[in-house]
Amino acid sequence: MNPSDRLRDLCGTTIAKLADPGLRDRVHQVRVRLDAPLKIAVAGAVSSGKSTLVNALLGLPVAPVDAGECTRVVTQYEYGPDDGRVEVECEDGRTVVTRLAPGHRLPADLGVPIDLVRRVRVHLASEALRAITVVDTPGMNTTTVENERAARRMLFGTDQDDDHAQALIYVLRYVQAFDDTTLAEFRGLTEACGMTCVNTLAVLSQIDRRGDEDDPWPTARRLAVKAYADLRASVFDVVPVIGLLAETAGTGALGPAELDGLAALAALDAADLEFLLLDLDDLADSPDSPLAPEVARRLIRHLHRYGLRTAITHSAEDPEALRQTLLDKSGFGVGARTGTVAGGIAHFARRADQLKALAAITQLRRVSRAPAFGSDLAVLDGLAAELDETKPIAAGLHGLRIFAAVEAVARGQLVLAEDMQNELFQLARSDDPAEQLGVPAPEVPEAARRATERWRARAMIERGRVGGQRARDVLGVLEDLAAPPVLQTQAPIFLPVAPAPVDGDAVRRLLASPLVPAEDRQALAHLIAGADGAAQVGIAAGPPDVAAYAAALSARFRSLSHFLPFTADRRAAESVSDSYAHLAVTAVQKGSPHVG
Ligand SMILES: Nc1nc2c(ncn2[C@@H]2O[C@H](COP(=O)(O)OP(=O)(O)OP(=O)(O)O)[C@@H](O)[C@H]2O)c(=O)[nH]1
Ligand SMILES: [Mg+2]
Repeated sequence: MNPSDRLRDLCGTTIAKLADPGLRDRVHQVRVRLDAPLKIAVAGAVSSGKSTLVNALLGLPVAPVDAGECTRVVTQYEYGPDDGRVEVECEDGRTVVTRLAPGHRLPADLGVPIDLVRRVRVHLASEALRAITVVDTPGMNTTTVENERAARRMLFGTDQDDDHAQALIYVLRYVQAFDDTTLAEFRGLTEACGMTCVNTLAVLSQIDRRGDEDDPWPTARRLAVKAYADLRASVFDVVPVIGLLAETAGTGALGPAELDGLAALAALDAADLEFLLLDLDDLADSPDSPLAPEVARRLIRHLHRYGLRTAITHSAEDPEALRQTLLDKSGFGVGARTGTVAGGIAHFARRADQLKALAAITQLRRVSRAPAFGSDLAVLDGLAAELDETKPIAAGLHGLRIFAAVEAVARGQLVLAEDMQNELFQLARSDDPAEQLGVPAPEVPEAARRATERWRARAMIERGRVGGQRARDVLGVLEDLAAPPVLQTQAPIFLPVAPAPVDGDAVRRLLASPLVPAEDRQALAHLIAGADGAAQVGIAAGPPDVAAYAAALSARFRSLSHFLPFTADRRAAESVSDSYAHLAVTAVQKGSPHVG
């Protein structure tokens, strides 16, 4: 059973035993959130580009951009079949229902004075929101962050811990380097809101704004690397982006008039064009401009200078090609490409169950410390005991082991020499074993084996302390990587189990998909190469173990099939799940005394 299922059970049994309705409701809410999409908050300084990025993510121009000083309310975009329904939650507990304005825009007037609004919830029937809920937050005046409650209210519209986002995208204005105050404030904020390096992505926004280079990307990439070095204990990655171009491409913001305007600019003499672009105001106001002022303003608003140049030089007459070019140049990324915003979202999506389980554990621990009376005291003690680090629920969050170690380094609980620190951060940054270890794929087992020696020594030295536990967690991950990909079938001490039929195309399809986690890809490699049932599940054991492993893997690919976005991938995962199910049945029959 995985940690999420165990947590659901634990919530169920705890609710059944609790007498206090208030406590029962809190536990119930924890269970509800385990089944809801992963909630990601987008936060950062005033005008850093948060709402622009949210629109790019949603593919809709729904979040108000440039709405004066800041967008002052917390706005949550969540999946709902009643597309465009807006629920305005007020401070006094009332909820006022309204709808999005035409073109999927949040209305300027919510029907409630803004000071009385606690949070706005927007329902969208968008596929992107089936897996995640996105929260756009007001620009942060960092000095208010000192107060934990203020920070939480700012981020989530409520200071109740139970309503937390489970992941954070932090938008940072593009700067050369971070001073100590910025860093300290950033860490203070993430800690106050229960965020760690597992669930925080930093985004360097508006990288086109420097304006002193024709192509801002080389510098931006360099600065992202530098920023990651500053922030790596608090974030899993720092990615640069031109949110404006991602928004423009994603929301289809350029209409026929703007496309005509671009063509008119492209027809200009190169020197004249360069002169017009020097000061963007000229584009709208100068008598030399070939554009109507309102078209010029829309082009500036949606593309700005670098985007305009790009659109003029790269666009043929084809609007779809232009959209694609803008998306490419935005650096937003597609699929799971690491180092991009899209890659960061994919990182969250792959770990959604684990991140939600982690948040649920934190919330339940808090519930277990709540004031209680009578029999509830013992129930809460029992709850706390189940959540102990050594019990299966917390211990089962394997995918997060590396991140727990990074956390320990950040807190000074695990002290590492520079080279081992780098090794750890590299392990955290990717989930492709070759990238994690920085060697070509065939050398992974050997590199991992060498690393285990260092980590085993560290675990021994720190034995009995938190740091030792975390070093052992890393060791466990490295040992998994060091295990040879396919176990040689050894002396026939086990009853062999016949191999299950496997659809090779399905396996290859999933192996090629970046959305399939590394450990599942390893399982697939066993499945396709294994000469018998045991090798197909990657173990050397008899029928009962093969049956158990095969059943677990069948369930795992079944659940993966629900999450994959492409139909063909989903079918492939189902086919793989069927192969494992077949194997489980064969192995059970083999193990039964009545057969063969
Ligand atoms: N050139 C450029 N401008 C951008 C980019 N992203 C956002 N902007 C502009 O920056 C301004 C602020 O963007 P918003 O998305 O409203 O920023 P925000 O962080 O939501 O602002 P508040 O909610 O007011 O704190 C707008 O004029 C955007 O068009 C970008 O990548 N490049
Ligand atoms: Mg905003």
